Amino acid sequence: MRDADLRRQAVQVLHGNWEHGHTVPSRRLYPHQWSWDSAFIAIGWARTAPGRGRRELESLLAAQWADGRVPQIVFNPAVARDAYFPGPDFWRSRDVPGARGARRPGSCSRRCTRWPRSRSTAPHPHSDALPAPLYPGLKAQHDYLFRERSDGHGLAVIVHPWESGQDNSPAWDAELARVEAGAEVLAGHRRRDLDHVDAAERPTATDYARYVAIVETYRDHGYRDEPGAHRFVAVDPLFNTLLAWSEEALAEIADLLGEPSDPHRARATAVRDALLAHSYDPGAGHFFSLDRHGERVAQHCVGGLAPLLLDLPADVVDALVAGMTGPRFALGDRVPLPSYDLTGPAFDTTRYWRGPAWINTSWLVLRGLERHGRHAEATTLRAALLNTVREEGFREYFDPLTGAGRGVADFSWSAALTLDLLARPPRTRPW
Ligand code: 9WN
Repeated sequence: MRDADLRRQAVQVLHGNWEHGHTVPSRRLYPHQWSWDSAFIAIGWARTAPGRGRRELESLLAAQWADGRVPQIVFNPAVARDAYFPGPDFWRSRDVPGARGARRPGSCSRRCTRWPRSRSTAPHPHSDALPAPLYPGLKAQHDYLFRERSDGHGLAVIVHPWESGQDNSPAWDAELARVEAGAEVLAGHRRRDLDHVDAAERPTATDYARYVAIVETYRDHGYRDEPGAHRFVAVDPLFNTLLAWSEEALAEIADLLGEPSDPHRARATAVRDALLAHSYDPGAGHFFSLDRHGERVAQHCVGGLAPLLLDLPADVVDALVAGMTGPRFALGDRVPLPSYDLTGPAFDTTRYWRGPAWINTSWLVLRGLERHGRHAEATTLRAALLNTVREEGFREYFDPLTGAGRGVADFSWSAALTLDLLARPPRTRPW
């Protein structure tokens, strides 16, 4: 298929999923607005209809809570209340005073977006794409994370696997196993995801009950980050990498707006340093998640390669690239990177974040390879991403061994990031 045809199909998917001011990740499985999806989707819109990218982010931030957190899901009131579980009647965030300003109810905070850095779309003071009105909201989201979610060592904690976006990653298994939740937690509820996708590809019933139990406790604490509110606590290297990378982006935006940018640069550096000090294991050459006691969880997940997005010492870059090209991640030009170690004890070709290859995580690693001038590996990974969507379509995720499409079709961020790849020729020099 020619690039022009692939591009046309990707644009078609985004238009098909556009819903009055935001883009649903999937018409069938995810009929509302999801936060990190919207960030990736905006990057795709920036390549074809930048005004929509801006509206996407405005829609997300219109739902921001008074304390700065940005909902993980912004529910669309026009969609049947039980179309997705857990839906608005379960989260009940409308009962939270701080969420009163929110246009629609939602839940936990997550990453802020990063506007594409390439010259052609970089924000300009007079350009339509300038996210000036977004700056205070994005800054407030980060302020919330540094204020309420600090692990005490300069990193931000997540309090639900959903906040990581890599819901059932083996990185969370031990922490999740502490959550006692029987089948009764799901009684009276219906998992709508299983209407659309094979159960073998989705989180198990045991994990789902735990996800729901964690929310129930947080909800009962009014979503306040206070003692007893969190049944799950972890430090995710991907989450913190995106926090630091986004602080770099906020510094650039602040410069354009004439706002102080040094505090953003200082925060980016501090998070990067804390990742190196606590999450990086020099023996393994990989960034691991941390448990609630600050101990590294030695499971090799693709998010542990994401710190390549940051300024890193050369030996760390070399070690990450060696890990990526070795047997655990087996970088090649046919299939993007697996979400989890191909040789790991919990590896599963089919189940969600326990092996399957996702477009967004490989796209992030690709940006990291480009940053460090690792052109050969970047070219290989770019080819893998484009070959996969060309052959299988814009699926949600892919079998990490064969590349076969899994999950829903016409998935928004797969299409959006393809648009970005097609618009950005392979880089020949570092940033
Ligand atoms: C729960 C929307 C989201 C993504 C996540 C992905 C999946 C939801 C689910 O879909 O999570 O938030 O129901 O499984 O894991 O990364 O943001 O696309």
